[in-house]
Amino acid sequence: MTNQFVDSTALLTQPEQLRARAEQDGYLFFRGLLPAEAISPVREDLLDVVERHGWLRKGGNRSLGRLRVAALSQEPESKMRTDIGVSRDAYHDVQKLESVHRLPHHPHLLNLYRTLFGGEPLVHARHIIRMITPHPAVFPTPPHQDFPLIQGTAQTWTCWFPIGDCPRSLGALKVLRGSQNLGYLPIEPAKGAGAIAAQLCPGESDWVEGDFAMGDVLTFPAFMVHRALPCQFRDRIRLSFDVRYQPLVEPVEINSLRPHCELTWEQIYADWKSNDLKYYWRDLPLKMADWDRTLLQYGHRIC
Ligand SMILES: O=C(O)CCC(=O)C(=O)O
Ligand SMILES: [Fe+2]
Repeated sequence: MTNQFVDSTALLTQPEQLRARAEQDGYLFFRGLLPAEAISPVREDLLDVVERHGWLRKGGNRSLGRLRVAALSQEPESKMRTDIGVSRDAYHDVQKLESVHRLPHHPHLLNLYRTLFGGEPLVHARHIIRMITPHPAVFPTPPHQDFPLIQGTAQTWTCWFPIGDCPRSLGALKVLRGSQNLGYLPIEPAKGAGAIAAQLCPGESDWVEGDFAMGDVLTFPAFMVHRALPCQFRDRIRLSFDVRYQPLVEPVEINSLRPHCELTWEQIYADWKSNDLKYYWRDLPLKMADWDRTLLQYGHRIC
């Protein structure tokens, strides 16, 4: 029996209890934290990109995100962002969207982390927009911790939310309860986003999962092991964000403030209508941390 996410919405007004729940379970899950009005336009923008690249099935309910799988599968692996699910070119189009970079600054998310941290949050600028497709080079994200990939501070929290409804059958994310207390786990190479898997010991199997509706948000700290469920549909795209927040007073690693693609911020900002979010971190009193290459070296865990 797999456990299902517990909704922590009621604790948003009780910081002590919110932190106690975070301490105990590791993850926090909030039903409907983001309003549909904030997410739907982003879903439309993402589907527009998929359509422009010729991969969206015409006719029927466009919002289901049904794909022209044969057309997408012709995209050579060398042109794909296999950690994302679409081509490098399509991902550039997505990274240029102002709506994509605005959503992580939604007041409901900032309030959540202000409450959780008991202080000002820093929003990492490196937002990851997953567009998981049935392309043959794309695999479900393996079980991993984000810390070796993000670094900076162990007090960085990943925030994962689908852009549209995402039942387990569409390949939602799940977390290993209690793993937030395991510290850094040795890694091995793996297929799927991040390309590393955390080495788990027998008995470390207390997975928690659930069906996400549009607006639901899952968040967890840097050592929490998480993975994606496989998508059961042969022709649908799974759209989701993973974005990161940390206390402003904690150190941040420079890559967390760089784009999640080869474009420069200047190129990303080229068509934006407003300026308020451009280089927003440059005015903040940041403490920087060095990158530790050894954290991405393969190791061996003794169980
Ligand atoms: O969405 C996925 O498949 C991976 C997400 C993930 O690993 C994360 O949010 O840190
Ligand atoms: Fe992750």
